[in-house]
Amino acid sequence: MKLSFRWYGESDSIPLQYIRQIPGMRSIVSAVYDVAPGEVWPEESLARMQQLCEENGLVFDVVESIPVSEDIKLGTDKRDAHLAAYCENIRRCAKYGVKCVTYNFMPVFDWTRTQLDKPAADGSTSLVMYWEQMKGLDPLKDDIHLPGWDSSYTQAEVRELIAAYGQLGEEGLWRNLEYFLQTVIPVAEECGVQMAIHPDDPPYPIFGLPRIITCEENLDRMLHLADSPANCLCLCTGSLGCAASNDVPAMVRKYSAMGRIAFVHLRNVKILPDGSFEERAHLSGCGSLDMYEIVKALTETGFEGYVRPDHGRMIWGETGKPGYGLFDRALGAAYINGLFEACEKAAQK
Ligand SMILES: [Mn+2]
Repeated sequence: MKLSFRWYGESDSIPLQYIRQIPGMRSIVSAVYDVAPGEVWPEESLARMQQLCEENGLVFDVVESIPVSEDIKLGTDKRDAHLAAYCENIRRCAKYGVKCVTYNFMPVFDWTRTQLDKPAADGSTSLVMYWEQMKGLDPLKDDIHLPGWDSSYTQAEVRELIAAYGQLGEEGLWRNLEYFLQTVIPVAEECGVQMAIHPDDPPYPIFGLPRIITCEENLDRMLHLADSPANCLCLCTGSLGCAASNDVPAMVRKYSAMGRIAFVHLRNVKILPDGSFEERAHLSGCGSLDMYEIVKALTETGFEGYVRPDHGRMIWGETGKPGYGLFDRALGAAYINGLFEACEKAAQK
């Protein structure tokens, strides 16, 4: 596996000089974050990112994400122009050494949590989604500002988007995903880039918005839409793991054996009795996921793709972007290193 770390570029409070000190760290996962979805990324931004990483002994070879515009997901008349820009971005990323491009196909909201700084008994804080806090919220009626939701939309725009996705429905979203893949995958193949779709987070409908990248049956369907080694998964254990019906280690084993996992996000969540969930420390004992079984599934299937510690808690007084502090993600990386070393050595015996 290739150990990687997400970095938000020069505005990130964590310097690359610190990231390189994490044992075994290899790759930087980043993107051009100041260009709107549907537009082309300046080459200078990619060149700068490549150079900064190189100066710090790191490789910029994973992009997270090239965002898919709502027009592409909804299939509006702007779709083809946005897809042309999307393909151009893949070509440009490849030109600067990128091998893996992550994206998601979630309507309107990238992820849903109700609180970003929920204190645990040990004084650390993390992101949580509590149904109790969601109860009674109706984005069609109320002004809702959940953490993490794109604040560039007005409340009226959010209502319009939700109505449009209601019309489109799940099958419409599948059709638009197929159209997207038919356009983008041949370009990715040509450039030697693996496209890695991130599962929906959480993997079930919120506010009636369709969600399709949610479970084994749907991941199978997604991979069949374009049967190419360039059409891969970004298997996020914490996202899929929010649904107790997903057997995450079994899914990892199956898709890794098929060679269709390009990127793995390793993090742990605790599912609560009412289906709410809390992000927890990476250790198996801290959450609902067996991280050892997940890593074992990867090593036994010869996984050679990218891995990163996903969201961490805030610990040791650190402040910053929720889920993206240095300390707990570095602890996560050390734990992941340990699991891989143990599993790889056991497999050699
Ligand atoms: Mn993830």
